[in-house]
Amino acid sequence: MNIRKSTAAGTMQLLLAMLFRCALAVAGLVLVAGGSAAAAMKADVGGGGNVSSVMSVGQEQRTPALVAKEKGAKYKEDEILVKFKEGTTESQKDQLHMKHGASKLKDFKTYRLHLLKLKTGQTVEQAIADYKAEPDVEYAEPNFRYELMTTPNDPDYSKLWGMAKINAPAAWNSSTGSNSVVIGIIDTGIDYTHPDLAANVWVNPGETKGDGIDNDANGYVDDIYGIDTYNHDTNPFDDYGHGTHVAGTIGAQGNNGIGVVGVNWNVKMASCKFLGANGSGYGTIILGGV
Ligand SMILES: [Ca+2]
Ligand SMILES: [Ca+2]
Ligand SMILES: [Ca+2]
Ligand SMILES: [Ca+2]
Repeated sequence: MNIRKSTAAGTMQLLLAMLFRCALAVAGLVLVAGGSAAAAMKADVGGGGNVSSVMSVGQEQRTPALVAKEKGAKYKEDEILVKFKEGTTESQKDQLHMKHGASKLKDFKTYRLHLLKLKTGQTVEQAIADYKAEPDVEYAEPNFRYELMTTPNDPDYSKLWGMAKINAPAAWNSSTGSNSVVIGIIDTGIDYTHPDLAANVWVNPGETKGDGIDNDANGYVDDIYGIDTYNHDTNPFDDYGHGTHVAGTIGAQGNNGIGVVGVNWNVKMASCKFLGANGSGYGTIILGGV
């Protein structure tokens, strides 16, 4: 999955940090904003030696990408995200929301981040300016909408993902992956019934299918293959196709006489679906899944 983003370094930093925190393996990350956010991301993921190489692989490719353009970026008209500085108390936060007439929709405690609903008539720009002026606020930004770019239909498109380019055959001499490695794929979901993926799809060992009980007490009932924070359910089946394509690149079963081959021939892929059937979803939906 490529991620392109030209604004809102804060959310991007957060999302990227979470992607890595989830131990995601992705085919390539592109951060168009460059500089500050990339540096911040490296700090967030602890050095990020692998990040640079992954990013440079991604930059050579014009692959499907997640976009929120600076000009004409779509976001929720009546919501903003506010991150507080360390040490800000809950009552100080509540007082600020009262002062500005905003109500808290969600508290992402790990990130000191509040999703706020604005008072009627207030614009996102006004609210951001108001919050940014507060000394306890680290940043304030819109709740951006993320969209997948259309996959190009060039006949040689698949070559852009070419395994030769990343020297995969040489790597396969040493290893073709391991079923003890679980990769989280945050995308449009996975077609976990796909004949070339099914064997490499993670199945939650602590969950009993279809009994209506959250057996492993992780907060999700019957989460067998992952979760779906876009539709708020525990069935991350891919209704768009992109996540399945990404999963194929990462871990289509190798040497099985079917379809294609992934970078990893053997692996386990869990899915967090945060993009809907139209290929888009809001940043906060990702946050909800982590
Ligand atoms: Ca569960
Ligand atoms: Ca269950
Ligand atoms: Ca679903
Ligand atoms: Ca195969």
